Amino acid sequence: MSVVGVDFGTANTVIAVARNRGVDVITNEVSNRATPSLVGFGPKSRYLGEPAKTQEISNLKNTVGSLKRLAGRSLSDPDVQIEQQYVSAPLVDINGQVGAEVTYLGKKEKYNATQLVSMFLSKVKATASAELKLPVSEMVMSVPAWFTDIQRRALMDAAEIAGLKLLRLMNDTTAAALGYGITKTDLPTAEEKPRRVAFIDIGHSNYSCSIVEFRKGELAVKATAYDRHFGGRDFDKALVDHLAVEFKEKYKIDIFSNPKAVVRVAAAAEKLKKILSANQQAPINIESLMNDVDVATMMKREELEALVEPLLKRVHIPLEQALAEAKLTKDDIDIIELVGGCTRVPALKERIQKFFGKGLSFTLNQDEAIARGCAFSCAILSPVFRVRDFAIHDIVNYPIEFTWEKSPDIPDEDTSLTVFNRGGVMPSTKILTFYRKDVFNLEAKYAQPELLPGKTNPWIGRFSVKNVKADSKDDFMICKLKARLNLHGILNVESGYFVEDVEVEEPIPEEKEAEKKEGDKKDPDVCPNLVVPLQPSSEDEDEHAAKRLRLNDNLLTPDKAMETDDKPKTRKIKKQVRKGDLPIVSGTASLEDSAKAAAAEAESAMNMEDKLVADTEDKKNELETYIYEMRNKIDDQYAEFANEDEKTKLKAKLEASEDWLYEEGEDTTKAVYIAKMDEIRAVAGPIVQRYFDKLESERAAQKAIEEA
Ligand code: ATP
Ligand code: K
Ligand code: MG
Repeated sequence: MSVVGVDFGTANTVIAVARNRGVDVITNEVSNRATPSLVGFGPKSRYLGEPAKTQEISNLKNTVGSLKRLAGRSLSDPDVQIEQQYVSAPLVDINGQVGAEVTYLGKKEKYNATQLVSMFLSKVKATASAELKLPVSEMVMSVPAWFTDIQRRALMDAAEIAGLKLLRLMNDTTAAALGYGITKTDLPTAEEKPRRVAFIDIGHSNYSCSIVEFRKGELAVKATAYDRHFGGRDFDKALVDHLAVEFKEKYKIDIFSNPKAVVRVAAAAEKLKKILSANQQAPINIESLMNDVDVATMMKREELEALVEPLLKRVHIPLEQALAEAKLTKDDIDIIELVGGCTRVPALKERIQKFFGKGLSFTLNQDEAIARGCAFSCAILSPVFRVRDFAIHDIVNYPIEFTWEKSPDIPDEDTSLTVFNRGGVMPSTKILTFYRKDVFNLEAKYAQPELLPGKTNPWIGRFSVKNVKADSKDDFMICKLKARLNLHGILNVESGYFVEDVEVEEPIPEEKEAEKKEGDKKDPDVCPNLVVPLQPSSEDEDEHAAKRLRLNDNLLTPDKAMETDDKPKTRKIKKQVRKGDLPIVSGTASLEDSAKAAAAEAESAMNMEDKLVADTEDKKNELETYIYEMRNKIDDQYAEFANEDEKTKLKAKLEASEDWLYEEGEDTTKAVYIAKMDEIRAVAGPIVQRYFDKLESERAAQKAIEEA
């Protein structure tokens, strides 16, 4: 079992694993600690991660980025239109979901965003497996806090298609907060004032701020605010737009008429931006950008800052929102931790520092903090790992309401209820109570569509409650439904059951701890049927559990009481007793199992194909190397072990094989390369054997001397 955390970024993906009693970020096949979040398609195989980046410029039409921002979105969404500016392959509609059209294996193909993400995740899986030398099947992955139910479901599906189980989809800034808190030994106790930290993540495409309270062994997110369109790529774009104008004047070229030129300028702009984070000015040079024109110019940091001023003007907004929602002021914040590549920009640091009026902290590794937090979360959730207990209370960002058809038997019933409120704790379970005589349906949707990204459909799911009927006295069935906003931030109605009111005699509880804790808080749901408005209601499952617990405590009291031989005072109360299950049929934005299975099969076929192509390439390289090696050795260390005739024969064979490699052997199968290698070996074999025999006899002679 492996413990893996993945920061799936718009630009870069970072993988962390738990090992050697700690968490390490691992390197990929070219020894980079971050992998480009890109997939590309070629005539023979796919290019996933690094090779997609290497091929990008020559394969623009078949390279797809912005993967996570496409998942769960539709082509018509204005947000997706923005993404098209950053994705070089054409985006298309595939049954309501956005996807890309590419040429793969010589054919036009369309893949939806979920599939594209699953392709990339299968690469992540392979990278982690190769490093750990273990099959990897589980991980925790990060997402922006603003991701909605449908986006989260798309990522869960994508992971499953890639053969990965996500133990948790964790909000980016929450992951950073976990990585921060779990290593601290000096957090305040439960009675003390919590430590309040603002985590600010500015990446390639988005910016989030979470206000988090830490106490020993736990963190609670108090608020998260974000700007969904604010990140390094906006800086790059401002630079590209500026340079395009400059190059037009200076060199009379229009880079926007040439997609390759745009991508090359964008890459140079990103480099320039990074240099300007540490230097006051920097040059930019691109050879033969287009029409054989070389371009060169200089840029000052203050010029870049002027270009992105519209962006800089927005820096304070998420910070203000987060504080307001946490009901805190700047002065309440003890520490401001910055993560994400873009927080290296001096102008951003200045604005954030000025806003809070205090110094900033960079105690976390800016590029790796989120992946590390995810790996810690994975370790906590993994049954085979022991980690310091750390409770994570995240927060509901979008309120969720349930709606249902009015019961024909209850004319003045409400038909909607907001069950998960903004700012409430996530994950959480609510028990919904319905009084019904027949099967019924309910729907869940986001209660405030204006909070959602782009034009997201607020609909979350439809849930049909089966086996509901009136009892023998034509009374309502009391239906209880478990609605859960789970660890991933995904909503489900997980189960249903029905209860009956039974009258039981129970001892009158003495004023006990449990009562004191609840204080004066009267819970309207204790016996909803006594009030008989028959309104559907919801309650926290935790409270429910607490009540059950109390019930059990009470059941134990008579025993104790008997020992004292003192008959306890009792009272008759109505209790709800669970009588049976109610099956729920759910319809959500998740893929059907059959569709997932088909996609998984397709993914594994493509994976096999990629492997075969890679193996074939390896065999070809091996053959090529072998030919060169033999050619050198036959006139060198093997020279004395072959007669002239043998030498001539082998050299002829090598030459013929080399010619073959550049002609019909240029592009053939793995088996043919292996056969070719065997052919040469058949000729070279006896010579090589004599060489080794000689070495062996020398070694034996040497040993005999030593032993004598
Ligand atoms: P997101 O979180 O938005 O999905 P991401 O996680 O892929 O994206 P990061 O890896 O945190 O993003 O940051 C990448 C961005 O940071 C890029 O735009 C990159 O150019 C920028 N960046 C990295 N180093 C520097 C630097 N020294 N100066 C300025 N910007 C930088
Ligand atoms: K990242
Ligand atoms: Mg990021």
